[in-house]
Amino acid sequence: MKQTIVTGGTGLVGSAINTGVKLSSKDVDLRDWKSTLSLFEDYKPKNVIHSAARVGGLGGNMNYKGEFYYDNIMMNTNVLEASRRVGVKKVVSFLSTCVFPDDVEYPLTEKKIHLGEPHSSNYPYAYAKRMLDIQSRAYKEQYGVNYISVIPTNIYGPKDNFSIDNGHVIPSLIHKCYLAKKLNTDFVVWGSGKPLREFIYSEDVARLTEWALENYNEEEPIIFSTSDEISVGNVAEMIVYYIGFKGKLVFDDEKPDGQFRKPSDNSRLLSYLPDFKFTPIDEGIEKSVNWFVENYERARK
Ligand code: NAP
Ligand code: GFB
Repeated sequence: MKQTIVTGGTGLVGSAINTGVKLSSKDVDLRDWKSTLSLFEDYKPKNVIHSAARVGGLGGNMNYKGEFYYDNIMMNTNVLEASRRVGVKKVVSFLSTCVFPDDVEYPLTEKKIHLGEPHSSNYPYAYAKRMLDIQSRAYKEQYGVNYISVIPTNIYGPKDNFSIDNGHVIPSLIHKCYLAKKLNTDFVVWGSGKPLREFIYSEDVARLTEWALENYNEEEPIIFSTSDEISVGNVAEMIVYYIGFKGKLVFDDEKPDGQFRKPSDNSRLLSYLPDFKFTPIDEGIEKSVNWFVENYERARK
């Protein structure tokens, strides 16, 4: 019996987690029920950190709505059902602040998850993620298992997906700014640069996930957030500084802004961990830029 397995162990979050056996799609396709169950029967883990998912930024979500729904709903359903069948005591699953309703009173709190339609750019992913909360609660009620979920804001850090079309804003802009410096071209940022986001560093999410595995047992999920908003334009300027780009930064208003903001309330987290030290955004961006520059050849892009 393995103590803990980590699905998505090669991803941005999974690779930063310091516990358990790390699994990736090379070990098992979690969309496939039979191979998922047989893997769980082999490992018979006590705990599961379920970070595997079909993940992407604004572009990825808008371009692959069907796949983002199918891949995530299948993986999540299979992992929780296989977990219960082999006697897993605790599962920690990941939602995201993009699952919240688009039109709801801010700030976002854990109780508001199901109070309306998510944003049009990512509703398939958002609904598939909401069902993780539903399945975890239903299994807790019928089978008495302790399956919880956590809700991070936008995450960034080393080993991210630096795809220019499908990645999240920070890794995509780091990649684009790196190329603009190398090729002496303009650095193009999508949209107006005005939207606001809350970013949390991957290693902070990993530490909070390890804490939740041992300490968080409430039925309701818990938001992982710094509750500090910053504009996309300011993030782009920070990336210009750490890449050392001297050319022109331009905004492409042909490209979407997506959801304008999704400010979250982290008071539940701080009620448990009042002294948690979040990595400051400038320090996190510097580390992410340095990792990308040093690992350009092998980075996901
Ligand atoms: P990521 O970097 O894209 O990593 C995804 C992981 O899932 C990889 O290890 C991948 O394995 C694995 N995977 C994908 N499809 C699979 C399949 N069919 N079968 C088995 N494994 C599969 O993701 P992340 O950014 O670390 O996200 C971790 C969790 O946090 C996800 O649940 C995500 O929804 C959530 N989240 C992410 C963000 C964010 O901004 N990144 C924000 C909020 C919540 P391979 O390496 O083999 O492909
Ligand atoms: O990170 P991002 O793709 O996802 O985009 P969301 C954030 C903001 O950055 C949007 C702007 O306002 C974009 O217009 N942006 C500017 C860019 N330049 C770029 C660029 O080159 N690439 C990208 N990607 N954005 C996602 C959800 O929403 O949040 C996912 O779609 C997931 O499902 C993720 O939950 C955490 O924050 O808009």
